[in-house]
Amino acid sequence: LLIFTDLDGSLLDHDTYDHKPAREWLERLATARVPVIFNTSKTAAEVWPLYRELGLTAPFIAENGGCVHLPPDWAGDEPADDDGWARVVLGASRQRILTVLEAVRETESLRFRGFADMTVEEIISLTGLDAAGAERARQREASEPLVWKDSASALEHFRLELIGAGLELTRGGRFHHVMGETCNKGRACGWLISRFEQLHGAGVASIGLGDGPNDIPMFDTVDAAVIIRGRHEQPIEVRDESRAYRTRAEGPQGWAEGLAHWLDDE
Ligand code: 2M8
Ligand code: MG
Repeated sequence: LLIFTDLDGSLLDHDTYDHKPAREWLERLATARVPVIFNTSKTAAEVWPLYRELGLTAPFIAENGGCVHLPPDWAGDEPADDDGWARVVLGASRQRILTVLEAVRETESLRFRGFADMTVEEIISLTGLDAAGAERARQREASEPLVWKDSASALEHFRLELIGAGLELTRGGRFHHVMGETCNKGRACGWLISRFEQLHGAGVASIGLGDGPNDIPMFDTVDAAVIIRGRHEQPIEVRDESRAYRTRAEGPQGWAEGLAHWLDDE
């Protein structure tokens, strides 16, 4: 079994970033040696502190599916760092994204501000992160969040320009995110499921937990989905409702409720 989970509003409380209500389940999964795989729009730099705090050993997916980080036992033939971890960029590199953004800004004179244009203070005031957190959110490898400062029609024009360059625009809680095309949380989690099956020569079941529209591709990829009650306006519609459980509770309470639904007494 593999567990894929979103962080904000799912494993972590939307406001307090607390995960206490999920702790008992995290311990049960650790004892049963079930990998808990983060699938988040946060950067790897933002993921590491929590990953270490929870004592995880699984891979994780950062930047909305843009980048997969593999521990030594998952790395396969991928070129690894000194510590044995490998990093696979599934979308476009941030370098390429920034080059395209600069070119589009100049030739089309569109108004937007990306994280690369912002000071740490600006990111703090937009996100409520502290200085260290904002600095970590800025260390991006495969996506660029931005604030749109131009008209709605200019945004549609921008979207088409990006498609022409092999990039895509998605929507997060606060920002627009520029990413490589067809790269999302579902594709990244499918990639890891295949990697696991290759390494172990057997099929594996998967559960995906999340609360937002950007989690839909993940819900549609896993065997069983937990749609955590959230605060997004957009309805969360999945391909197969019979493989989805919608929680009553929000955040980490909902997280525990969803796992109990699929895993208790089975
Ligand atoms: C950004 O992501 C969220 C995802 O929904 C957003 O668009 O609001 C990212 O920059 C992420 O790295 C950061 O932690 C988060 C902070 O609010 O904002
Ligand atoms: Mg979320």
